[in-house]
Amino acid sequence: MPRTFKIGAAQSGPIQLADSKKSIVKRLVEMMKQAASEGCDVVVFTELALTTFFPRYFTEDRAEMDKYFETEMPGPITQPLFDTAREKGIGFYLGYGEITPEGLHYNTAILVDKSANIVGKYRKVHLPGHVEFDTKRTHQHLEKRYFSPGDLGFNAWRTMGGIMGMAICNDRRWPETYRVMGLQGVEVIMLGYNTPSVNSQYNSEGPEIRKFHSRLSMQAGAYQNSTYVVGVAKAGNEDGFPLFGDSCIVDPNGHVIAHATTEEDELVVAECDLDLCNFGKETIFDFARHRRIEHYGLITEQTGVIAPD
Ligand code: CDT
Repeated sequence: MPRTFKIGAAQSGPIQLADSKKSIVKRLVEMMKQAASEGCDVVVFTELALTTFFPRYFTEDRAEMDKYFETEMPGPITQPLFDTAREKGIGFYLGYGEITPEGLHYNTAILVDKSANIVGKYRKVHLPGHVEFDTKRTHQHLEKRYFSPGDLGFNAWRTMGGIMGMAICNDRRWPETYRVMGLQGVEVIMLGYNTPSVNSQYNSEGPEIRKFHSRLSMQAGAYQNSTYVVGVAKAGNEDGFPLFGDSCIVDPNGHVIAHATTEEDELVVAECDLDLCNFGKETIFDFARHRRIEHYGLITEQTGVIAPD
């Protein structure tokens, strides 16, 4: 008997600065309803799903950015997502900007089960970009200005019939992200992203190679940890700043089994058998038998490169 788990990857089309959060939640609810009508167990939304990708804008007074963050979850504006999830019996992953009661800012994702309970929270660990305005870049990427690095680590949760993990955007490029969850037996890693179509520091690096790197990272992470990976984009032209789409669902063999074809709101669905994760976990990637941790110390002892003399 396969352990069937149907996943909906709900790519968002562009969100403009002028768009209200209420109108965005309406779009997300529509996709959640569609996913439920197609029999999905879970629907995965993107990183910072409630706003435009605001870290591209510089402001001296960072408090001006607080309007892009949530102080409570659910709050009055996001409540319809929770109501719909409960009514339709579908779980969801949602990325958003979080302000804590202590006033800390995080790039956060939550995992919500089919009864609309928040069962997991993740705060983005690998924050890309820079702190100050950078005149050399064609566009800014100020995540290091507006967010603190996540303090919750990479966890996995047993819920909805499987072992679920979360990551956010740039995390998908780091093998450590997948391995820490792999060591907890993860079977589905959900991650949302906002990736500019052009490299701000190297303009000839356009969407094709950037999509290739995105897939390469997720396919490798899936295969090397024998897990499904669901990568969900915010896509399209946000006030003149293009983001690539290419949302996809990758199986534990590293194959892309479903992918988006537009840069609009688009639901991509795949019926997954979580038992497909078992073979890799019990053979070539049976960590308990094959890992040699006595040789991996540098990974946690050292951050940057120290080349030999
Ligand atoms: N949102 C996010 O993490 N985007 C990055 C782009 C980094 S460019 C400075 C990504 O890895 O896709």
